[in-house]
Formats: sequence, C-alpha cells, structure tokens
Amino acid sequence: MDINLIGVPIFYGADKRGPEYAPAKLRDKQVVSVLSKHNHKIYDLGNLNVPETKEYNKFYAHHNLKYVQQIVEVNTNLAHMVYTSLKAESFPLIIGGDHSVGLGSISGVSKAYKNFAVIWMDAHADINTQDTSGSGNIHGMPLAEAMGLGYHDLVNVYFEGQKVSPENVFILGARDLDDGEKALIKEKNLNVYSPEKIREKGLENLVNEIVQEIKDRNIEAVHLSFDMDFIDSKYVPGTGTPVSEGMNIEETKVLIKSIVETKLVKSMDLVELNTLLDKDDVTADLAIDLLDWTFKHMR
Ligand code: 4U7
Ligand code: MN
Ligand code: MN
Ligand code: MN
Repeated sequence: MDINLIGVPIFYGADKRGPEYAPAKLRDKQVVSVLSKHNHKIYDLGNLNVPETKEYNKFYAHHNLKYVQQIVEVNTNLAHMVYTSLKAESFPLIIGGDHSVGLGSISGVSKAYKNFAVIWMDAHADINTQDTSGSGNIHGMPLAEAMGLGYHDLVNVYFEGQKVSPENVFILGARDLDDGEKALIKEKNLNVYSPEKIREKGLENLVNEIVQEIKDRNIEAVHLSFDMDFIDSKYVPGTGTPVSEGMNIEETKVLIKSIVETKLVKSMDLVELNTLLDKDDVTADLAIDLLDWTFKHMR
C-alpha cells in the first residue's frame, strides 16, 4: 500500500502546548521505517504550515471558540491534502496535533467518498459546539462540526455543509461526556460505545456488529480517528486530557486489528500525543507500537 504521511503540528484546538511536537517526535522514533517494514511505501509529505498567532487573538472571532481562524485555515489545507491523497490512491495517515484536525481529515474524505463511515476512538465524543462547550477548546468539537453542527466557519470548512451523516459515525471508548454532548447523543441517536459496553458485547462482536451495519448501508470507506486518550490514563501520561476507566493496550489492539481487517479503512488520524506531558517517552513509544500494529494488519 502507498501511504501519505501528513504531520499537523497544531495545539490551538487543545489550547495547551505539547501536541504540536508529536510529528517530529514520531519521525525521530523512525515512524517511516517502522511502517515500511510491512511492505508499504511511505511518502512523508512533511508538516502542514500552522500559522503563528498572538495569544491575545485567541477569541478574535467568537467568545467561546479559541483560535477559530487558525484552525479553519489549517483544516482547509489538511482536507485538500487528504482528498488529493485519496484520489492518488495513497492512504492518508494524519499525525496530529490535537484532535481539531479530525475536521479537516473528515472533510477531505467526504469530498472523495459519497458514502463513508467514521470510527472515532476516544475517551471523549468531541461533539461539543460553541453553545455546549465549557472550555471553548475546538478539539472537543470536530465531530459535531463534521456532522454539520456548530460555528459556520467550521461547519463550512473545505466545502459547504455537512461532511458525514450522524448514522455513519461510531464513537468507541467514550467515558467523559459533557451534558450538552449527552443531549446530542440522545437527540441524534448516535452510536456511542463506552468501554463498559464494548466489554459487555465482546470486542470482536462489537466490531462485527458495526461492520454489518456498515455493509448493509453500502459504505465504501471508513475513516479511523484515534485519540491517544482512548486508552486508559495509566498507560498514556503523554496526552492532554487523560481519562481513567479506559481499555488497556491489548484490548485496544484487538479492536484496531478487527477494524483494519475489514479492509474498509482508507484513512486514519493519530492525535493528542502530548510530548511535553510524556514520561520517558512511554506514550510516544506506544503511539509507534500502535501504528506498527495497525499497518501490519492493513493490506
Ligand atoms: B479530545 C472536553 F470538557 N469535553 O470539550 C471539552 F471534558 O480531542 C474535553 O477528545 C475535550 O481530547 C477533549 O473541553 C478533546 C472537556
Ligand atoms: Mn478527541
Ligand atoms: Mn479525547
Ligand atoms: Mn485529549
């Protein structure tokens, strides 16, 4: 398989420094040769430009959205990189950065595929809007924006309107939801599976169930968006918003393997590795291990 590696060194969505160093860290850890082992050809396209800004410009466009303009600019460029990669039949692997990049990735996929699904592995649902977010941090909102909910400039990134329909979104591992997010899950009847629910169903069963739904709907592609905080906080010191009661590393691998083996995954994000919070590189090494595992099972 051909893989386009796209670094997005951004922290504006988290409003906390650290995730912007992840692409360089993973390159130091030889991400390119690790992925090449599995008979893939890796094209490292480098990092997207992230514009500098002054801290006092944070709330320039909206009082409860930090750095909207910068996030819109980066995600527009990311969307086009993802779209052109897919058109060239090269798998876009997006290395964040914070999770605000999920919006650009999904927007690019959305221009390439009419009928696709998103599997969002995360302790959070990332479906806040400017009206429900307590933090104003846009990394807690990308999935809402991709579903057409939220601030106009974010909803209309790359092209106007909704990028993915809510019934094609599957959120795995969620265990820290804000009140507004809970309300939205009810209202839209979103597919959200907590770690507890995943274990109850059985890991492979759950994936089979999702795949069945996806196949029934003639879905052509799946975008996998992996937030490092999906994994239980005791294994991931190097992430900005860690949450306990998550799945362990083995369980995470079982899930990823069965998702990837469906052959439907055509693009992926790996986000929210915060190198400044990491201890002895354990989270960076874990990110490498997960990418190694993921692309070993990808053919
Ligand atoms: B991440 C939060 F309030 N929901 O909106 C928020 F708990 O990309 C966290 O999943 C968002 O890491 C976490 O600020 C965003 C908070
Ligand atoms: Mn997230
Ligand atoms: Mn998260
Ligand atoms: Mn986080």
